[in-house]
Amino acid sequence: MSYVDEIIESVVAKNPSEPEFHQAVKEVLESLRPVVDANEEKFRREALLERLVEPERQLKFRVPWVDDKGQAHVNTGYRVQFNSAIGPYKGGLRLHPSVNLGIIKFLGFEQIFKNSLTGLPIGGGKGGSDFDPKGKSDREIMAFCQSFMTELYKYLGENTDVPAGDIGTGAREIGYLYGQYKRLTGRYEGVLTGKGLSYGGSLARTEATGYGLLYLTQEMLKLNGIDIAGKTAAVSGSGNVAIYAIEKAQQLGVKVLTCSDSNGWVYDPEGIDVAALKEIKEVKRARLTEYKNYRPNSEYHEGRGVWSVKVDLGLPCATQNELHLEDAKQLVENGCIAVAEGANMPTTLEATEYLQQHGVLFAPGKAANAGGVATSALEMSQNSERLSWTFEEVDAKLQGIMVNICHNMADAAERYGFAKNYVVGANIAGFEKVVDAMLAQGIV
Ligand code: NDP
Ligand code: 2IT
Repeated sequence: MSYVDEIIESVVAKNPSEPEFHQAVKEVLESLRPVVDANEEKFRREALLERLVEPERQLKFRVPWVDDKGQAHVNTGYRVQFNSAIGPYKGGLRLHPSVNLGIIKFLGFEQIFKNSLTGLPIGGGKGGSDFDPKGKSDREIMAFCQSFMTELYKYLGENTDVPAGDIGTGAREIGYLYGQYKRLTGRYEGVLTGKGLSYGGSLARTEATGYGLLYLTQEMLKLNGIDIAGKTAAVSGSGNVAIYAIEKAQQLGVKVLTCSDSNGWVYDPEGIDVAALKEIKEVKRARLTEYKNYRPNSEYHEGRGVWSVKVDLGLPCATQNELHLEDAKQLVENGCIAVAEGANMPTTLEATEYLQQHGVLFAPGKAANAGGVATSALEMSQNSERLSWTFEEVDAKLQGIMVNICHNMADAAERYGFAKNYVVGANIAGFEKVVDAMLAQGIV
């Protein structure tokens, strides 16, 4: 059996109840075959793949908190410190009832290669909790965040592990987490990113993931001789990534026809109104059913459906496994030319294959959504030098990073004889730096 197959088999056997982690490992290792085959003897002797798929450390802890009525609750907290070969652990905290160890591990594993692709010195990690922020008061959110940090702070540090936002964790949560970290340690340091601008946050971090997604999509199309201006797009989700993806898409002349949340989706034939979306989601924290009040010509539908709309570009920005084989078929039938992942692993393996086989340009999340973590690393740099850069400075750096990632993934794919297969290209380009560092640092 090949080394890659052996490792995939052992990951499934060792972690039987973690399907999302299996999926992420399969996607990455399958595309590393050419590199692994060329170095099999050396990698085997150093147990390189065994070390790559085993987190350096995984923490699981109790998070007790009290609601506004005096009722106590207990959630489970996680932090997976996956790989520190090229820098301190870096990755977001997800707060969603679906969170379990396997989901945090898949996200942490992806993060290793994503962070490497940015070209910046950050290792891979991820964390979160099965806490559901929906419908909670600010005081309840604060109680949860303080309790979560009261355990997690022991394992963090500006040079050790630097968490950030993800689903359910935005500026409000980062503020409460930061306050508690500072209170417990007495240290004012860049231990979290996505901070508010008044206490060490970076301009353009809020926008970075969505903007970066569009910068990469624009460059990928350009490499294939296509101009992004004048195209139509379907976006899923209506959170941080989706909102700023829509905003940048419109600035580049793309008409975005859809967005969604976990209850339903919106079709707006005139193009999504970003100001309305921001007010509904960022200010009121309300549901998308409200959108019709702002835009009477739009439609609201219960359930799933954004991928049924005829568009040139598909931009999944909600969550994992939200774009299925049937959706891929529909997109192809409607003449879609490119799919770029704003979310982490939103496209199933079968759907990805189908899109690639039918000539749809496909940018995987670890490349396409790397602008968020890249700008987090820029926030860390600013914290270290105790300076703040202008929006234009950060945005220009972000743009440069996304263009670089696009070229690196395209070049790596071509180098190994898989031209235009950006899944293979991104995985290999991300892997090369991490492996080099792991080999140099010995068996640790
Ligand atoms: P938000 O919490 O701001 O928004 C998430 C959006 O996705 C909401 O519209 C939410 O709907 C929807 N959603 C979440 N879970 C589900 C689900 N199980 N089924 C259907 N819809 C769902 O998160 P972000 O925008 O920050 O994150 C979105 C994706 O992007 C995630 O995959 C995240 O890992 C990834 N990402 C985020 C980065 C960042 O900087 N924030 C960076 C890189 C990737 P509802 O409100 O109804 O729950
Ligand atoms: O998935 C991701 O890259 C993020 N949620 C952002 C991580 C970060 O550290 O900014």
